Amino acid sequence: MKRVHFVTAMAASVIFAATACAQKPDTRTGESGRGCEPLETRTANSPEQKPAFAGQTRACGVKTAAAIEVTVLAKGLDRPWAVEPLPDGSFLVTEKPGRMRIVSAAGKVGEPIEGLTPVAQGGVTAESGQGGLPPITARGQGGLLDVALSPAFAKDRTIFWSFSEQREGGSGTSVARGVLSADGRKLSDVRVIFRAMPTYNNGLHFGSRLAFAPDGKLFITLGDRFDLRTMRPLAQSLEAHNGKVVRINPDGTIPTDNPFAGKEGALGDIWSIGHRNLQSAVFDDRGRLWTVEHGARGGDELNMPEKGKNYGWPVATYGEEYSGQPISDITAKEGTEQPVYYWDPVIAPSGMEFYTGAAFPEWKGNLFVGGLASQRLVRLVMKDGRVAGEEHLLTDRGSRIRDVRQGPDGFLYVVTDESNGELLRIAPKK
Ligand SMILES: [Ca+2]
Repeated sequence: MKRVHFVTAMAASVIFAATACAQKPDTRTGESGRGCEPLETRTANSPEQKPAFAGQTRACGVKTAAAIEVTVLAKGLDRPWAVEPLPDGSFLVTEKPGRMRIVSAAGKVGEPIEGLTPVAQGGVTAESGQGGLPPITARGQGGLLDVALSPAFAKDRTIFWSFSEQREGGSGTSVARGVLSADGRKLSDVRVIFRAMPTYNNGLHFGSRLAFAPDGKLFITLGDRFDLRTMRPLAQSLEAHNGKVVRINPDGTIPTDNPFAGKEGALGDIWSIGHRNLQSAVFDDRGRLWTVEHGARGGDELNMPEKGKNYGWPVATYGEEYSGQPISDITAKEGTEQPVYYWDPVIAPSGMEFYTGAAFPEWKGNLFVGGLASQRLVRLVMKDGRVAGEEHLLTDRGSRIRDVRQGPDGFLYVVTDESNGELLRIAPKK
């Protein structure tokens, strides 16, 4: 079957090559035609697939000139999923099983913040409904996921978080908001402002990240819920939230200038479609949204999702099934967007940051992406909206990097996805 797929794909890529850019890197040798050594030199999972333009994969390897010092600021976190620096130098950290804590600037791990309701693995319980708080289920890849500060946090103390919500008949990604007490111990006025539909009974591909646009709109990235026959095709449907980027107002209402707002047979909160499992999202200094999604084997993607556009999954995509079977046999299709960049082999991406700090002047304008299975922090040098260089940091630690954020001090803060998870600080060596 693998052989049949290879021949078919070869034929497709020959046809495609005739119409595509003449200068294309070779994914096996890493030859880029741009006079540099690519960072990635391993054999691709799908070597027969060719990039649509030079530099779409296997960018030049680059190296940070400044010496870097990595400090373990805190440990003992239980599968931390997100870290969000607070204005006073402390950190909000989510733990996947359903807890949120504040870690002080000095690294002291606080007690769980009151006002969240985790559900033990299993069904809805009487307890989970108590107080009307949205119950969090930590089955599989689900749990308490991202957290984001209101753009006016200093005044309104409001935070937003995404989670796998236990519902009748299964679970789904939801987003809630609440007000953090002045002492940081309690959440009040908690309410759910978004529910991804349909509800489905598995523990896979929930996404998700939250990112506020400069104009205050809240973007939510969502996974396709994995199952090949029932869920995956919905990434192309305007009537489901699977595999979508969503844009809402912070009160949960739908902006009237959304691409499908008010359209028959479409969910008005959808921003872009055709994604697989989006786990990174960040805005750059020009107000552009960047996302990274988990692809199948050999298909992790960096995209800049634009209003109403289709990013291909699963009809046109790089990579192959984990089994080695083909996904769609094509990597490009009219009406779908090419990724800005893709990884084959994959990095298994998670959180993401756009660097603007002064601590590392050479990092300005770079994207940083956490790597889970790849156990590294990926640095992308961007130029003219494309990837011009790639570096892998933290490769010696053997830690799954779940999230990365820049602190007010310009240092990077990272959490590791472990049962004894760490909060790391990356600063220039003194
Ligand atoms: Ca895609």
